[in-house]
Amino acid sequence: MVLERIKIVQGDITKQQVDAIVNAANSSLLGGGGVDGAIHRAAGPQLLAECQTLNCCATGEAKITRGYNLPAKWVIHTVGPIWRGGDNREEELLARCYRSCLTIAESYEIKTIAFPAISTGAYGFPVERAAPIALGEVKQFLESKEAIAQVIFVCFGADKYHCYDKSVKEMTG
Ligand code: AR6
Repeated sequence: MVLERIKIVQGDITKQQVDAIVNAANSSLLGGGGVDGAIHRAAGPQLLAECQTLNCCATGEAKITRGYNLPAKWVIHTVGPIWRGGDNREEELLARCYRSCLTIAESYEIKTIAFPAISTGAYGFPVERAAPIALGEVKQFLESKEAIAQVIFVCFGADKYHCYDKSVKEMTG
């Protein structure tokens, strides 16, 4: 059952013991606030040094680095869309972020991966709309690929956790 490979937790993504964590970055890949700042602080300065070699990242795309001082071996950096009311391909671009990260994960033989709620902080994407997109894309990917054993959605705060939890329950009927 695909949903058995999906877990939702409340917590800090930098503490997750997984092969890869996903960073909700900006297109410069040179750090920022929110989860991006937390990941750079926990990984240490070598992460920024590697990011400086990557030459930016377009919205919806993803790039991978090592995790340095993080428990995770890898960081997959993706750039979510900035919410501009919903008529500017925001949903399509958010879905593409999840697919891009999972495609990279598969090619690096990553078995366990943790996602934050991409775009739902500084970028303003409503979490009630983002959660079903995140879950739907991951579920669809896992249905066609066996290689990834576990995907963890790490929700920062109870409100986001409840929103994801509600979305999963709606998916399972
Ligand atoms: N662990 C898990 N989730 C977290 C953590 C954490 N340690 N810290 C925050 N979140 P945001 P965005 C959640 O703003 O909306 C940055 O400056 C947070 O509660 O980090 O994609 C980048 O450099 C929210 O649910 O990312 C960009 O400029 C989610 O992570 C911009 O913000 C995403 O919030 C990207 O904005």
